[in-house]
Amino acid sequence: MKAHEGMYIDGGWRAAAGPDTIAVVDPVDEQVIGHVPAGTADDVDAAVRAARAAFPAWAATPPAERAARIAALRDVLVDRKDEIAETVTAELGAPLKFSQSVHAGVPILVAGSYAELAATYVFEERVGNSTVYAEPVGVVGAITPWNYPLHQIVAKVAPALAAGCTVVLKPAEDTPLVAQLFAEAVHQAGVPAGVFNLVTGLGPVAGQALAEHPGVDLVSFTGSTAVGKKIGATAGAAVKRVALELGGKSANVVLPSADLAKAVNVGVANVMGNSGQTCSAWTRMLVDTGRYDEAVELAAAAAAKYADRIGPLVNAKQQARVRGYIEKGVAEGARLVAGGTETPHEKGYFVAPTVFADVTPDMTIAQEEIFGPVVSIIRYEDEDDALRIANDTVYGLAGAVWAADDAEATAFARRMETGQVDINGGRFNPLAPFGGYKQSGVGRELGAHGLAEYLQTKSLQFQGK
Ligand code: TXE
Repeated sequence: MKAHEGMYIDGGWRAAAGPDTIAVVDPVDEQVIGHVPAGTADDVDAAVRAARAAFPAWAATPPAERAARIAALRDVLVDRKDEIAETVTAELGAPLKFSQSVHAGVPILVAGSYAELAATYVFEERVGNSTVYAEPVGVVGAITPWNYPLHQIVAKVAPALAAGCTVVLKPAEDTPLVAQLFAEAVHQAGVPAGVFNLVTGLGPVAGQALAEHPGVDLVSFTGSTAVGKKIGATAGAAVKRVALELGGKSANVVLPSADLAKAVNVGVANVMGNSGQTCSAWTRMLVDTGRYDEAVELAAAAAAKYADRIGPLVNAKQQARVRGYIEKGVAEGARLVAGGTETPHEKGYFVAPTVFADVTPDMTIAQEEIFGPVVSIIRYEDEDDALRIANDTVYGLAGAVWAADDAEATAFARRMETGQVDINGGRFNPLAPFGGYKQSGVGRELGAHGLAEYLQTKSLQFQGK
């Protein structure tokens, strides 16, 4: 795989400050496919300086011109779609078809939506005797995870550029190659030097240096709750803006009136996609006592179909972590009806599609984010019981409700403590805000709400009307 030896800073590829590199590994066969530089605080500092220097001119660039650059970026992502899909498949292990449709396809939709929003957003408004301006926050430090490597980047960089901010990106160390490809795309799109900068490196080194850098005005982080809390505390101490998109433990609530087979099959598919490495995955399936046994049978059969279709997890650490949760589920008395800790693969970080029945809300597998292909089926007595269970975690990122009609599902969804709910299956909307209630995070991504994260408000008061 193609890999750059340097950092993309101030419009070009520069030598890294230190000699260390990070090996990129294909999770399917465990082979090293490339090396990228391991950035240090010096690289981060150079990138932040470039972003600061570029900020005044980019902030003053008319929104229509910023929109044109984002539209050009979207077009490059379209042109290089196959290359993007192949790169994500190589470093994340996702099946190529999934990489094409989701890992390469979704960022194109998101970039397209911000090209439009940059052109149409109201950055200036008259309110009585005042004019209210939405101004860019400044330099953004973006720290992204590996699970949807390009989507997570575009969901931060596109709205930041639309707002008039400049960016330093520190992508996940497991998936830096698609981040380098993205930097090439930004360059091809004619985004001015310094507006976007890339520093590859380890979280506790380059990531932490970026989060703590006094030249960064806003830190936008997606990743684990543990690191998110730390970044939130650092930003709070510096009175710095912060956006956090963290873990989830979303409920898939199958109401008694729902089409059970559809709800269960789509529900299992939702968790198996990307091998369960999705923060919004519907990992807890809630089914009424009357149809519980039927749901368990359907789910076990649905999971079995994924046995030879599912990709591996991203690395050995995640594989061990997910297997640890499976062992814990068994130890705490849940009933394994599909999958488990064994896989037929001799190499690679695979985990079998796994379904647990007889899960109770207090079990570890019903409370903690597993981040693997594991569904926990929980029974409920009535709707109030279902709501209590659905809301009984520290998280509140996403969820699903199934019922005979959308109105019934909507009434239930309105009572859920969560940021996004799919009604009777739903469908991805790049304009719909995404983000967490409770410990799933602070702030929203996507759409106009996602753009607003990168803006601050100024009002001028006039004497006249
Ligand atoms: O995350 P980390 P990991 C959850 C999921 C998963 C768990 C661990 O449950 O099992 O987190 O994954 C950077 N200062 N999610 O260990 O470490 C790191 O380099 C600054 C949910 O991979 O949080 C990477 O770029 N940055 C999630 C990013 O943080 C630091 C997606 C995420 O890595 C840092 C991924 C530090 N001290 C994992 N330490 C979601 N919400 O979608 C690490 N990083």
